[in-house]
Amino acid sequence: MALIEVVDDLKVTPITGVVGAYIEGADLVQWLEDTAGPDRLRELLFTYGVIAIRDQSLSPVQHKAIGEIFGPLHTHPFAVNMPEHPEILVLETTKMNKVLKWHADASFEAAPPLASFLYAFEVPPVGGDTLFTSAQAAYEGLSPEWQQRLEGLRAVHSSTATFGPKGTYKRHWDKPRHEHDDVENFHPIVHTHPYNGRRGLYVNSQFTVAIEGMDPAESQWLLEFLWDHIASIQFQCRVNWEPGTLTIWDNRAVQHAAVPDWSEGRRFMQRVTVIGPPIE
Ligand SMILES: O=C(O)CCC(=O)C(=O)O
Ligand SMILES: [Fe+2]
Repeated sequence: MALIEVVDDLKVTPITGVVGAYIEGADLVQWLEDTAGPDRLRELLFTYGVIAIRDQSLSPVQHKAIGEIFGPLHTHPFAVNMPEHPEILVLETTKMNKVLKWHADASFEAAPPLASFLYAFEVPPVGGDTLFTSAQAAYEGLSPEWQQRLEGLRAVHSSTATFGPKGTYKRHWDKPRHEHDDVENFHPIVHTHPYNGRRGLYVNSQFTVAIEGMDPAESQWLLEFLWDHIASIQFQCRVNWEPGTLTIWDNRAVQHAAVPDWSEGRRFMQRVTVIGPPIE
């Protein structure tokens, strides 16, 4: 991974040798107008997997327009959305709901999110970072024998444990969720990134529940092995937030988890999410 790069006013600082970069000196509202802006943004995201872009000032309409560079917007079926902009998910993290497992967003969908655009308005004075891990580096870190063994396997991803009537988030958010049925879909365990062609793992501990056609005990064992492997420290980076940071992550390349380590202050963010092609 490249070292710090400064081109014109744009400063790109990789976070680790594997994944993630901080971006300074980018005015995304201006990039929406520039003919080269969308390509620049795509290239940064698909190179680093996660980019934390500092000092943005975005209206909801501009936030959505940045997402639309990458594809059609996803409206989350269960989370709290802005009434005037249902494609914007409102994330007000409190002590009650701040525990999250490693995941790729809404992987239970038939065509799951390609990228997520989380924009911070308020962050706690200390703590409240987000962890990311490269599920592509994790795939590349498996032995050829294990890569071969996983080929052709599919796993089922389900919204139920998280957003169902007894789910983790059912307790904390007021919005009635019974208007939607639980969502379940199968995806290959190993897939190819639709834009950069890298192979990666696509199972996560939040939404993946079983491997298709496998004995339940073996399926659970293999999923736990893969979850632990994906969460290995050498594949991770950690993003520190400031008000005005827009962090964009590629759900087809990385997984993420919020760090529940803060108690002072408020953490208020809004997320736009973009649908991608099927996982293949
Ligand atoms: O709160 C965070 O840092 C991340 C929450 C999350 O998983 C998301 O917005 O997709
Ligand atoms: Fe998430």
